[in-house]
Amino acid sequence: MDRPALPNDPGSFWMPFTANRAFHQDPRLITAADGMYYTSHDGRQIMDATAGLWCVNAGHNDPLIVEAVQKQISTLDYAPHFNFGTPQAFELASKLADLFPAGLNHVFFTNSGSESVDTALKIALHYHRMRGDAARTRLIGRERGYHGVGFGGISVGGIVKNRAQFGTLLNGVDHMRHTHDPARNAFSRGCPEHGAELADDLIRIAELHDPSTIAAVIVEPMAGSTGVLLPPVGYLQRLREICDRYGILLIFDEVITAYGRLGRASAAEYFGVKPDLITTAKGLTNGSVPMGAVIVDERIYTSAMENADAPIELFHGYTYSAHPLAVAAALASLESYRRNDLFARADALAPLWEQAVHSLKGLPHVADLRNLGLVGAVELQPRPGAPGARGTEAMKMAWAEGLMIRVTGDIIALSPPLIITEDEIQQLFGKLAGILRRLD
Ligand code: PXG
Ligand code: PLP
Repeated sequence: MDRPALPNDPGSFWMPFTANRAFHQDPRLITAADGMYYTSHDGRQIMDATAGLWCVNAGHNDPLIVEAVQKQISTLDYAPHFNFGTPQAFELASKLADLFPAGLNHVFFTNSGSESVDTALKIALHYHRMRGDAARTRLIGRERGYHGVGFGGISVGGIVKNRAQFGTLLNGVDHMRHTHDPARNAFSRGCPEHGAELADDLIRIAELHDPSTIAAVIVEPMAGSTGVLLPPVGYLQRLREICDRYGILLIFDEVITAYGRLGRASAAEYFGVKPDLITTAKGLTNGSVPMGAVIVDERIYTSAMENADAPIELFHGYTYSAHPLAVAAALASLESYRRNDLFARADALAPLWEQAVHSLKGLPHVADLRNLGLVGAVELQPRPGAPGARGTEAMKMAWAEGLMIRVTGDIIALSPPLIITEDEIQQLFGKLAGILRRLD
């Protein structure tokens, strides 16, 4: 494998969530992609076991999406959506309203998951205030939650390193306990049995602050970025009940789980729990053009329309909300998911995927294995005194052997495009097993 040449000043590009200095010494460059595979700078085919960053659900360079974006850029490159509109944006919003659970019928467009989260938090605050329930200003997140990197998102988020350097963040935020309990739940297949009672932590927090001061709770129905933490059976239902009891809005952050990852359009549908708002991004455009969308319950939208104190109901929006290229990419992505029946495909593959994930049991360093839909996690025992080192090394070995995996500390997360074949699943886990056997 040739080492790729970087410019003399590689630091010009300050890379996101990356060990920049280490990357300059050992760069991994990607030059093309198609279907399940990337092409590396030295012409190798690299299987994409992560769908990029959980976003390329239909596989790379889906012709439907490529053509739609090409056509759009040569027809209408940009149009504002402040005071003006494009027909396709309305069409996309109504398609999304159909895709998400009944009642979640209104869509606010953003450009990323982080913006979707900040948008949802603001809509929640706005909703209570416009109803005259202005004391409801507190926002509740959860330990180990990832909600992107805006100030709202890191405030309700619970990943300490993402928060520690950035001052006092938003006021009036508290966090529930996370649900990760390997002592009781290690090697569970699908959602773990123990831990529904952890939802009651919301009761403790609500009673501590006075429930009438709490605007919203935000959780990932399945936490991806923090290392694939699955909700205990019954946990999300219980959270919903407690929110209803106290008049708290429930936000599901589905930036990873929406658009087929769990074999359904949304985790809300998968778990049969209806939140009041859903944040999405990533798979909305198959990763091809940045876009996010917040799906909002009927009563929140209606309330804003009826109770607004100014002609503009919500003082919020982005230059690129409903950008024409993103809208074209999203319409084509939804069409591709539908035509290829990809959500059902993910659902049908999930049992085989589960078998494959749990086939790694007993291999060196494997402390836990988790799976749900087409998501898998391999939690490795950290090297004594060097947390994360083993994970990073596994990622580098995988790259050298033609496999892209994602690591969070010592947890390997797997989330392939939903077009993966049974044969490719076997190849993926065969390769990974070999790596684990040789990993120090
Ligand atoms: N919420 C959730 C639940 C996410 O997973 C975001 C918000 C933020 O989205 P943007 O588009 O602003 O990045 C995310 C993003 C990983 C990984 O390695 C996960 C994400 C992003 C990058 C890496 O698991 N999730
Ligand atoms: N900063 C300045 C100076 C701006 O004028 C704008 C938008 O007009 C923004 C930030 C926000 O940018 P965006 O709408 O792309 O989020």
